[in-house]
Amino acid sequence: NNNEKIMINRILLKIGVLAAITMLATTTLQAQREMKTINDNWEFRKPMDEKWESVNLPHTFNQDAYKQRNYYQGEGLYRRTLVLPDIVKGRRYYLKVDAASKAAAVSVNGNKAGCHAGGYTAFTMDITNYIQKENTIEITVDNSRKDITPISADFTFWGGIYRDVWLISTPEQHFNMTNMGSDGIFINASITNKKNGVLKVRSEVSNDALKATTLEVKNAIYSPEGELLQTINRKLKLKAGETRTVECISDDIQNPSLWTPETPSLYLIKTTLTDLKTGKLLDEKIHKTGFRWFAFDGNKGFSLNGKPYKLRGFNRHQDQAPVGVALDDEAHRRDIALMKELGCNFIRISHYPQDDTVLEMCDELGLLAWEEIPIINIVPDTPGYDDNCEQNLREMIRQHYNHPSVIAWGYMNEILLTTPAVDKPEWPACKERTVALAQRLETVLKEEDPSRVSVMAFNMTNLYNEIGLNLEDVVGWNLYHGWYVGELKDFNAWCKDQHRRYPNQPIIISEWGAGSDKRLHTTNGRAFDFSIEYQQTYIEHYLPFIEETKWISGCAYWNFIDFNVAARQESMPRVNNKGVAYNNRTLKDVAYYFKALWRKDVPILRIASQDWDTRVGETNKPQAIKIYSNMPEVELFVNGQSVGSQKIFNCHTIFNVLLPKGESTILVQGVNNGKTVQDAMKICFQPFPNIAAGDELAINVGSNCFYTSDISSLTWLPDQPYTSGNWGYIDGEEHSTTSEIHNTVDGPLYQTWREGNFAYKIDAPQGDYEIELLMADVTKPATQLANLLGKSSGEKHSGETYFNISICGKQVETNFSPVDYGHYRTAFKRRYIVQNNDNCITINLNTIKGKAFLAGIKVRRL
Ligand code: GCB
Ligand code: CA
Repeated sequence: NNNEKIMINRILLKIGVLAAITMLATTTLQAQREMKTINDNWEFRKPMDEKWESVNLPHTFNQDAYKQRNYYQGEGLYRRTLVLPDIVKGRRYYLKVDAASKAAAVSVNGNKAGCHAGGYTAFTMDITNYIQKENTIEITVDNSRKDITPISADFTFWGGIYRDVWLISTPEQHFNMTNMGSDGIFINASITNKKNGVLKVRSEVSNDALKATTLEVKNAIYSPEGELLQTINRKLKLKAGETRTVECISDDIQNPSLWTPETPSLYLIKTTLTDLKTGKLLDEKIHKTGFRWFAFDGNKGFSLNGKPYKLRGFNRHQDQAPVGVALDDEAHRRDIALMKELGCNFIRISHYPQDDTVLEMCDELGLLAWEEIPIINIVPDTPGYDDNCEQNLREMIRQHYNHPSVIAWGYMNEILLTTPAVDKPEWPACKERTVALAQRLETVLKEEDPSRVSVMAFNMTNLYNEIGLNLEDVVGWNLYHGWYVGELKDFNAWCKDQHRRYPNQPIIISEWGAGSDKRLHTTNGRAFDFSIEYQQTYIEHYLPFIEETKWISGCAYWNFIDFNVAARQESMPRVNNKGVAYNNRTLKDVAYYFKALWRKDVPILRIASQDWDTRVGETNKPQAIKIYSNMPEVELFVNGQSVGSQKIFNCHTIFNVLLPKGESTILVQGVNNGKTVQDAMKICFQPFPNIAAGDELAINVGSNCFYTSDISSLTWLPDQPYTSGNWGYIDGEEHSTTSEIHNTVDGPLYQTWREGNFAYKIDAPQGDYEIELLMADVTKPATQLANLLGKSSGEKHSGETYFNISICGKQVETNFSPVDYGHYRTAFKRRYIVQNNDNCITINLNTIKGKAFLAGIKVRRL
């Protein structure tokens, strides 16, 4: 991880240098616009709270999303005093809020200054007419509004003012401040005849004075090296109160350096506004742009600047514990730098517009971007909703229009996920309004920006094509075969079938992913076991197919990070754990698989068992140690001894090695261009517990996984059938649930179990024992998110369950139910002291009503 940090720091340093050059190159005159953040000294309360609490922005009031499913959705009140000792008459004053979720109402000294509906885009309000020397600014936000998109999704709708708030002042003449949160300047960089660059700059100029003024707009164009190339000037006369668009077109820029992820060459444009009479500089804005062209093709995939190019990236949610979405800019930048480090050239900014600095970083580092507005799962029949969607779309496009990294705008994600079934009477109306909204947004998108493509993300049904929702330029498929449905190979089949049926439709794999939990490990992974290893298997299956299939434009893995979803349950309640990085941005081992596949410029070598550093197993049985690498061959050493070399296929190999008891040093080595590359780690190996010697035996009943508790570090072993001389089950059936288990931090142990009439036999010497039984009654499963698709079915309410338990022939529970007190889905464990008189501990479960069940067993000799 140190290496990553150094790399990222280097990248950030480079940007710093670039910014410094930029500043030098730009200005000798003091710009007349003044801009500063006012993030400090706010107060916050909820309507029902009496006291105000002191807060800084960015801020969210939904820390509760880390603790409970039903987080607070409602109003949040913010206020602040703003002292303006030297208000200059004739200047204009604005508040710019980079994001307030979902709706905001702003007042200044009790006067309504304006409202905004949308939690992910910026807005600017002219407050000139309300200000005085000492001001009270009040902003009321509301994250519960049902007429504002999104209304249903697999992420938390964090409430608050969670991005920067700015105070901006300008002279009476300035670039338009009230065009949907944009800065009133729109730049197109195009290439003519695949050779010369042309810049078009549209500036909206406003005259807020009471008389007409003659002005000049100047655009100074600088090369990536900081050399002034051209200046394009236009004069204009504005009437009092007028705002007008001025278009400047550059002369040809001969053979410009093209912007690519590998060479993100940025041209700088300084746009200034001067008073023609006095020569006074009034306003100034700086933008960076890049020359590139691209195309999506149904048969050839994506191409950049005329060359085939595979889009390689992740989806990115923005939250990070414990601050939720209230991240400082540098945290956003860190994410983009980390993605670049992993070899990404693409990002899907999911599922909503993100901080401007994200796009800035994509421009600087070279990540092509798809950004989208959050219309998810279903289009509701709510008055005002469609208009709000359109406004969201226009705002996103105008605010991020100038970023050369952006290639695609998206406006719907899995919009048929929770719609009524096609045979239901509600379907036709739902279908109609969904298609109508899509058509409307497609038109708006093209009207706003014909230079980018439109995209939509579909879930696993062909219904989208059948009802005409494939009206956008590029189809994104969110495919989870081998996770939510079917098997891994069904993914390949789905893609091929789509391509066969719609050969001219450009497609991109906009989502694919599997969850993983560092506490769970297995040698035979399967969907929904949440093991680290199954997530690796899943990714190792999908990614080569995407890479090798030329008509697939590329992909965005779901997700870059483990992110918060208050309503999600599974192995880590309130976390969607499909990330390649943990929520704190530590990379999971599998991130190095992406890196090995995507980066050919540096040697990658990683022991992919860092997340599984304590092993329990049979002495003399080899342990699997996985290596991720982009080198052809690697050699492994255990405690300084070579165990041989292996060839790398699909960027990985597995060494099966014997480990002595205790800690071992594992070192892997490869040679790249004559240079030796190494990675090392320590693995602690414990032989299976020896009950006779007093070791604790812990069995993860009903599971294929080792489970290591974060608290005790005890490892619970995967279940097995009984064989003589060992331990295991006789009869019963294995089951699992994704329902959250209450009153425990070891949820996964309780989420797998055996049920029916069954027994466990544990061969062990005679003597006194402590036996602990774990269980949770999940016969009443919790309501699940729509995103879990079919995964919550099969868990029906089976009514009450009563059973007897006997251990070593003695009945320890009679006509018993762990939910006697109505505690469904609650961890239950009870310890019994028993006497084993026949060299075998037998645990019998006999059903009286329903089905007896058991989720875990712990055995300790006294
Ligand atoms: C999806 C959704 C995304 C979810 C993801 C999942 O298809 O687009 O918002 O988080 O699946 O993990 O279920
Ligand atoms: Ca279990």
